[in-house]
Amino acid sequence: MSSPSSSRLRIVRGDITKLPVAAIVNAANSSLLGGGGVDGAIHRAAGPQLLAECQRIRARQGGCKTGEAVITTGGQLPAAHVIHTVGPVWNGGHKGEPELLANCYRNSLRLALEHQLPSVAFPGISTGIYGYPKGEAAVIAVREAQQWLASHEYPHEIVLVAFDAETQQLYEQQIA
Ligand code: AR6
Repeated sequence: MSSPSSSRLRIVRGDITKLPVAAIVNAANSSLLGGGGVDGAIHRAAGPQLLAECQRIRARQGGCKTGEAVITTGGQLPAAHVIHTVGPVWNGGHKGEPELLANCYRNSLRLALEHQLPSVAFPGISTGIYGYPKGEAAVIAVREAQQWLASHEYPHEIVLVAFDAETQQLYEQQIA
């Protein structure tokens, strides 16, 4: 019997590259070749092996579409795996952005389930360079995490990582 879903969702403030979880999620772009923001930080901390694995996925399937996710090892990160997902660019909210962002969470969690990963940490996908409003993104992140935990055994724990105080507060408001 798994523990109640409320105790399986955690909010953490800090740098996702430092977390000793089974997988961290990367807010990537469809090229999978790295970039700025959390993507750049993850590639720097993981080392060149991460890019090499992403290049192999690109050669096989030609990158990653918005809302979809792929998995690699974590290279030199404390996390054994990285799940790379591509968030939507914010375009005013009427171009399918909410559904695409929800798909990022669901498809990442589906990979964690398939690999039976005990814990997965997410950054605020799309809320940096891609411009998704942080409050609206927090509603989707918390909703998708709670819905997943209510009906799946894996991952046992989901961590929502806030890089700033505002995001931490937004997550905590959603959970309260
Ligand atoms: N740990 C946790 N969260 C972080 C970290 C970190 N080390 N660094 C940044 N954040 P962004 P996006 C937060 O811009 O909006 C890249 O170039 C940050 O405060 O990294 O999905 C990709 O290659 C923000 O809340 O991702 C794509 O081209 C959140 O992570 C594009 O940016 C996401 O910000 C993706 O843009």
